[in-house]
Amino acid sequence: MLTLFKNIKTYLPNQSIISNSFSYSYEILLSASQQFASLVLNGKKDLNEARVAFMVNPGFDYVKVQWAIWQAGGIAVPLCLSHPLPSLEYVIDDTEAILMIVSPQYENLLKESTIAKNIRLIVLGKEEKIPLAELPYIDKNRKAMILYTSGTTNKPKGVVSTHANLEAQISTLVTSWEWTNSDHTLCVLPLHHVHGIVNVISCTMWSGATCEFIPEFSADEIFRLFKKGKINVFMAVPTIYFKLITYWESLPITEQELLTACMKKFRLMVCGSAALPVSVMEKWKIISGHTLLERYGMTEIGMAISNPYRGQRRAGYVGLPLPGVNVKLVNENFEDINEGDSGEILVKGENVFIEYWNNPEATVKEFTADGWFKTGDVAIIEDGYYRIMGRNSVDIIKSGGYKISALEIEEVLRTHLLINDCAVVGLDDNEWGELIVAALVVKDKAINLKDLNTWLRTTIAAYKTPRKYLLIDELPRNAMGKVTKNEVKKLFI
Ligand code: MLC
Ligand code: AMP
Repeated sequence: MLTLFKNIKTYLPNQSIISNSFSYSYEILLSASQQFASLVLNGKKDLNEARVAFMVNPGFDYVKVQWAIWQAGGIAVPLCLSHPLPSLEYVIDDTEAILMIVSPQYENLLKESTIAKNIRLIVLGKEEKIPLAELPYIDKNRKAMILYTSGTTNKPKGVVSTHANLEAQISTLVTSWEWTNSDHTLCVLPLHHVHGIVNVISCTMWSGATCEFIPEFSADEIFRLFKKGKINVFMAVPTIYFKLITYWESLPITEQELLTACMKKFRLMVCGSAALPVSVMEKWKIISGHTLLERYGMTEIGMAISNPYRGQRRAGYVGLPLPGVNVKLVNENFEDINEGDSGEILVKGENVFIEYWNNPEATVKEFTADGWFKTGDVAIIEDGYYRIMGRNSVDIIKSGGYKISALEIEEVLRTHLLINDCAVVGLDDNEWGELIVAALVVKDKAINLKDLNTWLRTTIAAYKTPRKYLLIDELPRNAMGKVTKNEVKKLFI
């Protein structure tokens, strides 16, 4: 039996999830997921790693469906709730999903597509009742999940993790951050990425603790729940801390003091997915009394480096490698570097994913011959702590904690009738980390940029759309004819 489900047997009466004003014990969650696994199996003995895509709102249903897929032997493919149909279909087609599970509000969006692709569709709340089936034995080396991540190619790649990978990612955090079954966390993150899935939900469930959900990010709602005094663990991306600080600053002093008093009682507050600005860390310390624990991770590896739970949390640093995670820094030839030099972070360990889905070339390219995963991030070690210096590629943008490929946006922009050429870059921004902007060479300078943005959002997610456009006559290029992205950035300043 997978360790997660073994653990749960000891926590059955505990409160597992609070969502939509309902509270659920582990016993209820486990039994609902087993019942749903029977429906997912649909008479089969084992899904044998068939892909099951699901578009389910955060909360009890999300975890029930994820566990059902795992217990039925399938690979869970969570979809982004804010993606337009073409982005969703890209994932559904790429994984060759055989089954799709959706919250009722997404039925209309996906119904036609599932019929056309001959994919079975289960709409939550409309499912038929079937008897409980015998569930298959799942070896931990089987594939568990595919998450899509943007990279240095124009199309996102499916990151395949096994149950063993996920167990390693979860267990190192549970130990290092001292999770217990009396913890109570709040999930405010999207659930198609490791931050929400592994760090928040899975660590909570592994520990027999409680996870409370809100449907989407809202500073007001987060603070309302903090004031109830139950939540003691909180994790978010720097943009969210920035937004919470802005909101807190807008409140009357009595309200600010009340919130500060509540937050001081928390056990742990963690930040990651993008660089935490020192100014945000310092302001948050004043507001909440907490020195944020910053850590470094990636879809392909879960978390790799973390500031200590006990001990010094250094501003501007991501800390030390987590137990069980091997980390080293190398030069551009993937050779070890001298102490004190900066180099690309390579990672090895049970936490590292096994392959990019259906993409052996990319898998080979992203690993060294002796099995180290190339993160593309550059770091330096100073006084024993790792500091992230940046990325190898200017074509990867981190905005609001989301990893976004400039090439993916450029490819879509170039299909617009009025656009001849374009270059997308990320500009440093206090709130978003990086702000996506696009320089356009257009056929007609009277192009309506508002309409362009609306058009873009029919193909790519809103969070991937540029915040600013600049119309130029020619893109800056080097002697080889390659667009010089650093010059493009300067045009916006
Ligand atoms: C939303 N908007 C963004 C954006 N997200 N703009 C730029 N970058 C982003 N990331 C825009 C919307 O399009 C909208 O524009 C406006 O901001 C408000 O949208 P919203 O949906 O209301 O925004 P909000 O809900 O405030 O979202 C902000 C956020 C969200 C920070 C909550 O971006 C978020 O959930 N980020 C977390 C992403 C995450 O989990 N990453 C982890 C990846 S795993 P308009 O024009 O419509 O008003 C990973 C590994 C690791 O990185 O180490 O953890
Ligand atoms: P993703 O592919 O969405 O999982 O994003 C992973 C990337 O987020 C990493 O490769 C880093 O570039 C970035 N990242 C994660 N945590 C941090 C951090 N604490 N500081 C700087 N960058 C980070």
